[in-house]
Amino acid sequence: MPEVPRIVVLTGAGVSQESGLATFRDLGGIWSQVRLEEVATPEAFAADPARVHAFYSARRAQLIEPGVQPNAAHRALARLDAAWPADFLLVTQNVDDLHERAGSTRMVQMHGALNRVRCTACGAVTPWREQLDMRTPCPSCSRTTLRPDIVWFGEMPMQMGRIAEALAGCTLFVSIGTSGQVHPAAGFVAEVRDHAHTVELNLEQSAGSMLFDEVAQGPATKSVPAFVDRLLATL
Ligand code: BV8
Repeated sequence: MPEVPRIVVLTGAGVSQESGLATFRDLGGIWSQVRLEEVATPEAFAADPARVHAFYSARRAQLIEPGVQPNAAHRALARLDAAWPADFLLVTQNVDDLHERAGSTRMVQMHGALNRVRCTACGAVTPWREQLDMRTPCPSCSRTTLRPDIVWFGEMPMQMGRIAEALAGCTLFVSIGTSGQVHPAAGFVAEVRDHAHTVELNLEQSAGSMLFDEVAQGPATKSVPAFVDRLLATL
């Protein structure tokens, strides 16, 4: 009986694209509308907090739009999470809540989450769905020192210890809907390819495609359910 694979799945903005959330580097993507240096770094927040709050409040507001729902790819990954009898970890670069709403539980949001805010004074992290600006008081300490609980460029991604452990132990690594341009996530495939079978499910070639054992191109709502069904059929 061959050993049941220990799985790590990495997702990026492409997995939420068919739910109506913009990606970053595709045509018309977020970074073609606004420069990341102006809204996604600690320096940007220090220089113009109102601008940064407005950028994230607009994206947070999208999450409660009726048309923004988990898609077939999110649901298939939640099904895999629930059914897989061995180690499984979903590591997402996304800050939306669609994996969570689809039911994924063994999950790390390495770049933080739009639906949480963090107080830079007392450290409290609070679930948050509304707008946020410089006058919003922290629910815990009442000081106006809240920021999005998001990992900006130049900041350390979250739960890197747990991610490193899962990467070291995995025998199957699947990368879905990411252009492979942001580190350290973009470096995961190089870290695992000596001890894991690596698969990329993406709409088109990514910066790291040549590092994968298997590459399947197409929309995530088609490729991910098919891949999950194939995996579950091996149990
Ligand atoms: C850190 C939160 C150090 C914000 C984000 C040079 C070399 C190596 C590293 C660096 C370097 N220069 C600078 C760095 C570091 C930097 C970095 O990598 N910069 C890049 C730009 C070169 N990284 C960092 O700063 C990281 N931190 O290094 O800290 C440190 C060490 C010690 C102590 C302290 C600090 C932090 C990076 C995190 C930044 N925050 N997000 C926000 O969301 O607003 S990153 C941002 O990019 C998003 O989170 C996004 O998720 C992420 C990656 O983008 P993708 O998800 O891949 O999205 P993209 O649009 O690019 O691609 C979408 C893909 O989907 C495409 O391939 C497309 O074809 C595909 N697709 C589209 N539709 C579909 C589809 N696929 C399937 N189906 C579809 N329907």
